[in-house]
Amino acid sequence: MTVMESTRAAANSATVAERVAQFERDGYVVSRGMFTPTEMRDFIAECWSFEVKGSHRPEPNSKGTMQFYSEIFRRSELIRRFITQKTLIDFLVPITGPDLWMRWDQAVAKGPGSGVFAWHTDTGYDLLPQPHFEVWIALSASRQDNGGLWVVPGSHKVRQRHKRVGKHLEAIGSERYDAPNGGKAFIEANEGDVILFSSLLLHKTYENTTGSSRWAYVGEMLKLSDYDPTSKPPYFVVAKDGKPACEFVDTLACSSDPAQIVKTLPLALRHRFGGPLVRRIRAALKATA
Ligand SMILES: O=C(O)CCC(=O)C(=O)O
Repeated sequence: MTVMESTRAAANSATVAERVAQFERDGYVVSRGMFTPTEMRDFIAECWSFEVKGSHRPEPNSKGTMQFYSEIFRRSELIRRFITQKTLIDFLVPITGPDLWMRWDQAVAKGPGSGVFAWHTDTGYDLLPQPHFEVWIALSASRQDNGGLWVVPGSHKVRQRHKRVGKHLEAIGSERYDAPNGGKAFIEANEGDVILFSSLLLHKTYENTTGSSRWAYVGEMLKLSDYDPTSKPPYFVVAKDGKPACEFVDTLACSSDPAQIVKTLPLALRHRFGGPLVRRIRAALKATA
């Protein structure tokens, strides 16, 4: 088993060019200690507060003591301010490009005894044709025994197919990464560490066998030029021209870009009418081709 333990000093001394190269090669990059415990305090409390406030939407991925609280940026000014801080945006834009919006976010709690969240990519869930960016922030220490984050470096280079297993999706053939020398890497993290990873990167969390919960926050960002027909307005813009933005807008220019409309049409149809209809249309088109 490869355990990648980037040291704090090494990660922080990487140049921007090295981070860009690492993201391209491995599909992720880590920033250690981006936020101090003092800077994290209110953000953590705000994320935790959703355990009491509850979700405003069904959470299909929640299972047992693994609980998701999604689209919380829509409900919290504090969260919107936190994830549009200059420190974070400066870290993101050399890799993501200068203009970004956030389609989705979630706080994740893996409580004691929580099960496995199988190997998957976030694209496998949202089915967007454009690769996008996952901003993962440790809200507590993330270790192997408390269900911390494992990744398969380089797996973002191939789009994975998934199958449904119970409530969750599992990348087809991904069992091989569970083997001791299967090529996976554990990313140990402390509160305030940030991991930026590709929506195409395979990742997994195993059981939390400790007595306390592990928490993380995940924000899912797209280039402003990339449309998501499943997202509803208002849209939250997080960066413009490489600088922090923190504003809701009613429309995105990409939603009327013909190339984007065509590219996202299968997803739009699937979202509107369901997967079986889209599969029937595809089969009919194939038969007439
Ligand atoms: O538990 C985590 O930290 C990440 C959960 C996860 O795999 C995801 O949100 O896609």
